[in-house]
Amino acid sequence: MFCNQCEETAKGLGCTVRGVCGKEGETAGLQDVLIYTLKGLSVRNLAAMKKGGGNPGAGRFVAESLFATLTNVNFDPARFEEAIQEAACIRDALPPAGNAEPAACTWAPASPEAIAAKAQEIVAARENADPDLQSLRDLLVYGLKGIGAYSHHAAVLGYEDEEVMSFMQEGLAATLQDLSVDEMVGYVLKCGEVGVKVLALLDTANTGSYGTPAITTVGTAAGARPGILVTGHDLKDLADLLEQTAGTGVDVYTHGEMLPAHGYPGLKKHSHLVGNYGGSWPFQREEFERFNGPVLVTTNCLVPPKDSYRDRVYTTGLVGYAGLKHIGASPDGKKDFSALIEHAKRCKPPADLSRGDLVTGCAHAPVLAIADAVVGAVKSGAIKRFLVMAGCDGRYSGRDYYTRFAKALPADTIILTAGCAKYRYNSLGLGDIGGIPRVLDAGQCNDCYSLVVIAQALAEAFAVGINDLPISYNIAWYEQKAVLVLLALLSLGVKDITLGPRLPGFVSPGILKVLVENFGIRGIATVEEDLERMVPGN
Ligand code: FS2
Ligand code: SF4
Repeated sequence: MFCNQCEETAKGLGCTVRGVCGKEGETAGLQDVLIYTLKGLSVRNLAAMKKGGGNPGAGRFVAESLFATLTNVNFDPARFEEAIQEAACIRDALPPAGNAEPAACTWAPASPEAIAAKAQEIVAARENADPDLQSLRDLLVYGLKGIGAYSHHAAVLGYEDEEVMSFMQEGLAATLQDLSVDEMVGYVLKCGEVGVKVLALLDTANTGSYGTPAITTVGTAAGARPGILVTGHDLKDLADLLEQTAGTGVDVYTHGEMLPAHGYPGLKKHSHLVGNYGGSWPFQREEFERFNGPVLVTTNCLVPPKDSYRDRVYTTGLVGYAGLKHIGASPDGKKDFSALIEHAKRCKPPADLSRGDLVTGCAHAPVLAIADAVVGAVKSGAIKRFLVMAGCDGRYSGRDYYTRFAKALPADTIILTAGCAKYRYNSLGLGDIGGIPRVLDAGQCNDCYSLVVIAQALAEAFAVGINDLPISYNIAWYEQKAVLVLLALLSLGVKDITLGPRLPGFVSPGILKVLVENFGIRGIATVEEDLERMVPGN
């Protein structure tokens, strides 16, 4: 196997035996073959679309498949074997794309041996490739995985965008062509542009479905009734579960990236959505154990479970792990959570892990509603600087850098955040500036879109460019949705982003040079050095 898609990749270079995440070599190979088959499917579908035909549902399948291969989503080899067969089936139903089709258009997953041989061939091919081109292909495919994830979330709420669906296929097809570095850079930047579009689409889907978020204080204490813990990012799963648990005597808690759900009127209206439990995904093995009740894993963020709580973990959607119970959807998209609810009733209430109150729901609408106060505070000098500290949390012990950085920030600074990185500092009690919380949590990783809208509004209010605002970017990454968010920021012209805790293993020295020279990207140093650079004279 070879996988280098996340921040925790072995030795910062690539996992070659078993993933640090727990992904086995067999699953990694199947994921590679699935992506390969999707590339062939994309070539054929794009050619057919040009002629006015094609399979309009293929984009949705591509999105789901890309999402399934994202870090910590699906560890189950059987699910990938099925997906490969389905991809080949969709591809083979499309007319050939011409006389010189790439092999990915015609290769057949005829047997497990053929699939295993293809997986080995894919790893060997990347070893022989030009490092800069391979790096750009990786960057593009990982960005596309982010698009796949976000477009899937929007699609389950009934929101789709044709350009987004077709770009996923264009990007995949591009990786089969013999393109120059400049041409590949063009695709990577386009990926960022489409990333902005899909983030906006998901923002519309979430607010259209559950209302405009409000700045909300969320408790973290455990209640006295049995509970269900919901983790991942899928608000629809949470909404459906809340409907089905109403009046059952079972409470619902959010974990990790589900915290922002408490800000949406359509979700917070349920009084049995009682609070947030635990921290971010890397700590789930201890937290799920202590929760005592069942856990619903709705999207990525699954860590291979311990035996002590394995029977209480339910996966749904694209999440998979051999041996765990899976709740699928009926053909009309409905999910029946009754087994999970009955399971909860047999369980003890959660052990208390309270960390005080948390504030969330600081999306673009509620923050822009107090824009006058924010602009006034900047003008009066009460707010000297904003620090965008969005992104991911992870297992790597060096991530305590973000806690130390947040603690060391002067009291006249505001942290703008989204994603699970915030768990490193959202319970530090950093207070407020004239009623404006010092940690403005816009929401999930996808809600980085809100941060962009807020920054653009500030730029307009002060009549300056986005890079001339008193904003510094100290972003933490882990998986491929964060790669897409980074590309989205670059496509909007944001410069001088500090990225940590380690730079991506898939970025070659040549491509890193491009990123440094054109965008001013750099890695973290010490808290003291970075603070001096980002908050000069603090
Ligand atoms: Fe946490 Fe990072 Fe949200 Fe993941 S913010 S690890 O990309 O999707 O989560
Ligand atoms: Fe390694 Fe990350 Fe890939 Fe898992 S997802 S195999 S940890 S690079």
